[in-house]
Amino acid sequence: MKLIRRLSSLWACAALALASPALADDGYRLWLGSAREQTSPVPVELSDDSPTLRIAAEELRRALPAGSRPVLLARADDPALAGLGIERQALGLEGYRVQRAMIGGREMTLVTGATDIAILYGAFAVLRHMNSGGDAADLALISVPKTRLRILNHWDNLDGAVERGYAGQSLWDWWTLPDFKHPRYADYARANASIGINGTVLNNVNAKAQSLTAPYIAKAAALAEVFRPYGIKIYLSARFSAPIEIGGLKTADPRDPAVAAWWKAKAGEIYRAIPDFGGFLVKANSEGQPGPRDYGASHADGANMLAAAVKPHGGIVMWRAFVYADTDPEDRAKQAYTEFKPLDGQFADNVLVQVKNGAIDFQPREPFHPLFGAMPKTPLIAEFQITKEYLGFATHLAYLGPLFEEVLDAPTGVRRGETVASVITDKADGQALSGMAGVANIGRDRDWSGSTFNQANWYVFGRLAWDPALSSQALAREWAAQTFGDDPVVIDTVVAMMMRSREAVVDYTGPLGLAHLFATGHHYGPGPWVSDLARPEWNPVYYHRADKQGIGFDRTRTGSNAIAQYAPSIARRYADPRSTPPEELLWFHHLPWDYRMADGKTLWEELVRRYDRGVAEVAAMREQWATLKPRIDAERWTKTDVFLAVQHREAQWWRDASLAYWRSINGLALPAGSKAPEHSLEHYKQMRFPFAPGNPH
Ligand code: BDP
Repeated sequence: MKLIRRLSSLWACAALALASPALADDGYRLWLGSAREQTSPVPVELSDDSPTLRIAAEELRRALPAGSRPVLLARADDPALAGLGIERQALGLEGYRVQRAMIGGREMTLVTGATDIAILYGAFAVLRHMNSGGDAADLALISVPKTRLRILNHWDNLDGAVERGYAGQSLWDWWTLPDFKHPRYADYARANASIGINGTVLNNVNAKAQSLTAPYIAKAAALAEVFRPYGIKIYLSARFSAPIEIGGLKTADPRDPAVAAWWKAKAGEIYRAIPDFGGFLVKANSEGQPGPRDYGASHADGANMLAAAVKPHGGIVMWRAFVYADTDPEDRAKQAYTEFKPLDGQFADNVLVQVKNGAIDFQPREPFHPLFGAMPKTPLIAEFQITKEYLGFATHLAYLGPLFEEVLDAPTGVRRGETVASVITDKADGQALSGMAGVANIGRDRDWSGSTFNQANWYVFGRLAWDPALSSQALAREWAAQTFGDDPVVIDTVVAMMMRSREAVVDYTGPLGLAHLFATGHHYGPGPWVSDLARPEWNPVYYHRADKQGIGFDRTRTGSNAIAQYAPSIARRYADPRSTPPEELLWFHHLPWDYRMADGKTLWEELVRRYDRGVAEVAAMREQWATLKPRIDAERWTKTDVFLAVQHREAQWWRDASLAYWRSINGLALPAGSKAPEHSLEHYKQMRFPFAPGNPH
């Protein structure tokens, strides 16, 4: 009886939601718009039949307004298209073209590409166009992805916890797989395909060997089957010591023929279950993970051995450059370059080296990683973090488009016109591999990413991976229109909030190039005072080096000389605090508290000004959001409103705790007009968060 009552009230809610969608939107549909109620859907014809084409057709039937021209989905080599002048070559395997065309005497909208997946991308481009204010009458779209690999990295554990995940448990229900394929798996694939993502690494880089055992291969195969029609390949993180842990070998030395043979057989087993398996992602000799260095072998030895195992099947290896060792007294920011640069040219041709956007670790701002441009003979894949480990978890609003764009647009200074984006995109010389990887922010939360605005980070990652030349502002508009509808006031306000949001986080967590000032382990909240952790580079004091006289990390010649890892033109700019952008100042320089900034303020005054600005920016975002209350459905509006209030409180906490700490070191008074921290430094130091989410266990 109770159940029936519960069900009927659920029905009532659902009916209400359908009748007035403005009242409730739980965010499940992401940016994909609500389906139109089609009484007479536009006819969509397929020149061939395949699961992928059927999906594409269904999407278009749902999206196109009644009365639109009929649509034809056809591969570019279809004889019916001869004479239309479609340049097949230029579209590659994944590029699409949408245009008006006379076919068989009828005027139609043609969606074409070399492959079914390309056509599906074309169909989603039509949806995007329609849902961001485009007109069905003048559909003329053409786009070719600039990278081959557009991959999400899930740091999901086999027990369902997500390392650095703030949107609930892992989407993958390993326990009920492979039997039960939750409908959500297809929705996940659909969302990814809609933004051009074509690969997903299912398990954490801190990998368990069990994910390579037969039962887990079968589970992964079940997911691969769901994802396949959407053009999404699956990859697995491989634990380097798996031959010992699940293979019964005594060693995992990559030069040992028995080890190589074990991996070859393992690859064969995986490919029998998943014929289009993408390959392996490896975190080796980093933060305690096993790797080839345990045996005196190099990263290239390790990567190439795995690469040989997947090569006969067309697989690849993404080998991470995120390495640093406590045995190495060198500046942590230098270690990846020091270790990997000499290996350039030594990797097999199906290996990519995966390089984080900056040399430390996904901070709210880091200068681009010096490996970009430094390994011309090795394909590099850039790794960004979509989940906001260091930008306020799920609750803070921080649109990452500007962060991604800043890194992608950075000139490397190595070759004329070369940028990070050009290093990681397809080359004219036909280098086979290129790509962008993003650490996913997706979990079992109903809205997938923990907040509506976090969905924008998933979105912008996919769109920039497809084409790094797109503008983060334009993508914010595109996302806002698809997510909130066509009210221009909503779109303008939302975009304005998004575009200021990341800088606000930089300001209240670590302005002027400060970094890694986070509390231990969970990284929730400030901990600039932490100095007692076993490894020096785990301590925030290692990064800010503040003392009575000054603050900042000297990475010039008088210090660690990390700047020498950049091309000379870039190194020259960073060598002098005067030519270093203020946003990166203390990343490269240790300066006295009374150092004069360009406008005459002291460094201390400027630092405080920026902390204050960060808090004020969050207050301003709250006000902007408040104006949208009558224009946005209550469910998404309220959650965002509450989250902004949390962010405001926590921005204030960051600012107060940080300033209390800096003052305890420099003894300086706060500039006039700047409020004293609410509590004592001791109070902030005592704060504990034992159950903060996302913390590895
Ligand atoms: C750090 C995370 C840690 C990851 C590591 C990585 O704190 O959980 O395992 O990056 O990228 O940012 O491997």
